[in-house]
Amino acid sequence: MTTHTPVAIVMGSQSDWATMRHAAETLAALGIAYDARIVSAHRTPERLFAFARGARDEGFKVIIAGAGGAAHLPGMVASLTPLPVFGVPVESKALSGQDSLLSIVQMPAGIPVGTLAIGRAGAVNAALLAAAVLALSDADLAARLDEWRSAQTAAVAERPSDD
Ligand code: RP5
Repeated sequence: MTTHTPVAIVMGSQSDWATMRHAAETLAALGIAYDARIVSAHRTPERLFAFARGARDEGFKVIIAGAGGAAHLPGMVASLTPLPVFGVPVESKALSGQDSLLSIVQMPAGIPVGTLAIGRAGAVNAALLAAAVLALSDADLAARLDEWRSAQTAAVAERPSDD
């Protein structure tokens, strides 16, 4: 089935949603449709293959993939689709997300995963990068993204407040 939803957000577990919802909220704030799915590289490998192999034909343009611990999901997705994949390292309990970060960022040459920061910042920035990619061929979205950035700039006070 073809979708006009440009961004897929996939995550390894329900527990990742607390982080990945920040990507979803950022996309929503920019008026970008997304489809969020749980796709575990090790618990649902068949789902992973089906999703990643079919993502382009489904009509997705960009994939945001978040996972924690031994986080193979973003790299495996990237190996199965030509679409750009942005990886979000989810903060793990045992190693505070250092494991997730290194698992996602250290892709051998040939299969890229654009890796963001650990946790919420990475999720928000993955959405902003997805928006920037889509804005290259969507002037309305480019204007919304400019507006979003201007609003962020305007929200920064000149001096700190005690309140
Ligand atoms: C990974 O294991 C997931 O991406 C998640 O970050 C981590 C823990 O998963 P749960 O045990 O909470 O399902 O696959």
